[in-house]
Amino acid sequence: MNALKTTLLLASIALLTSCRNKNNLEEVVQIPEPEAQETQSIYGNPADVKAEKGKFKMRGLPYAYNALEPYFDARTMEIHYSRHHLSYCNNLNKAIKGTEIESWTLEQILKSGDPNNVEVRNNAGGYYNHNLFWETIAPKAGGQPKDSLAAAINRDFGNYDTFKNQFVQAAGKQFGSGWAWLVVDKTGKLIVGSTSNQDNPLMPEMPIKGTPIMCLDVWEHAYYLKFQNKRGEYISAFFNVVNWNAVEKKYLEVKKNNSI
Ligand code: MN3
Repeated sequence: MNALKTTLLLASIALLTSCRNKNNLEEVVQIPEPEAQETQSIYGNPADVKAEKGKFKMRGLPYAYNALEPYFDARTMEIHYSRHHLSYCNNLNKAIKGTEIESWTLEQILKSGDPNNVEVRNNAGGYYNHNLFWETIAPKAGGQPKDSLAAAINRDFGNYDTFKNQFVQAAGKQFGSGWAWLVVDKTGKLIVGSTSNQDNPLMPEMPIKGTPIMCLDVWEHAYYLKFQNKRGEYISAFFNVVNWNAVEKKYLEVKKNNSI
């Protein structure tokens, strides 16, 4: 019995020692966060998305695909940027290659391109609209506009809530695919409206005309994975990621460029 007790005691000491050693080892070795790795491998890096050879490039995103969680989900952001937006960019490059408009700026193509050329119209619109969209949303954003943009909104809509209601209505009532817009018209006034498909307020004969400073993509590809048919909830979520500083910067640029 004494021999058995001694054996058990020795075995216990050995086990304790091995546990302690293991604990010590874990304290020393830095084990990488599995979640961080997983995010990287699943969603990738927007900077790795490159257009095929052509005039227009993918500009990257100033944040990670998952940076707008919980409002815009990472999976939708990744598909939206790396597949939908990339297609518009590649197809625009193909549509203008070797034509007289290849040397035009994007704005010139939108303003003066042939509206009956659907390849150019849809893909130039798709490329421009998404660039503006990514630029005017951000993590840790939302809230309300400030300074000169707030003053212009109050001047042209009466107050922020009236502006927001009009924008929400425009986004909600756009039938089928399209975009809601806040634009500066040729007199310098801010107006809200919507366009179909990838049309853009710089194009001729649009229901809303002017220079866009903020937009919301209401194609189902922008929200269906997270929100399904609930476009209203997606529109509400958008107001948590609007980058008002970027929108104001756009507003001041338009004012300066158009001397209005
Ligand atoms: Mn889209």
